[in-house]
Amino acid sequence: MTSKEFERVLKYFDKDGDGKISACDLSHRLGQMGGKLLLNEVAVAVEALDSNGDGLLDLGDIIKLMKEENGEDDKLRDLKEAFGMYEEDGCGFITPKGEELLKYYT
Ligand SMILES: [Ca+2]
Ligand SMILES: [Ca+2]
Repeated sequence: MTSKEFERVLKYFDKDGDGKISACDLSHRLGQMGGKLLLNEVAVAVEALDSNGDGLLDLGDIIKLMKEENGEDDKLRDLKEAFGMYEEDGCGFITPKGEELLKYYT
């Protein structure tokens, strides 16, 4: 993945548009994607990835997640999978179900 692609992933998951992904942004998106991580699990994963302790994931944190092997941590693996899934299908990822939910949430 290029940094442009990482930026797209970041943007996609950054619900409130502040340029960083909070646990809240993440769980919202993962929920739309049919993800199975709970908010507290997402919070733990974010904490594990957060390199500067502000509780938010920035571009560097995402790149780190995607480039490193996180095989032993289920939460990180799920998260990585979710980020990777978005990238694979690009903007076409949102399923009809996701669009429905989007309407519901916005
Ligand atoms: Ca955000
Ligand atoms: Ca951070």
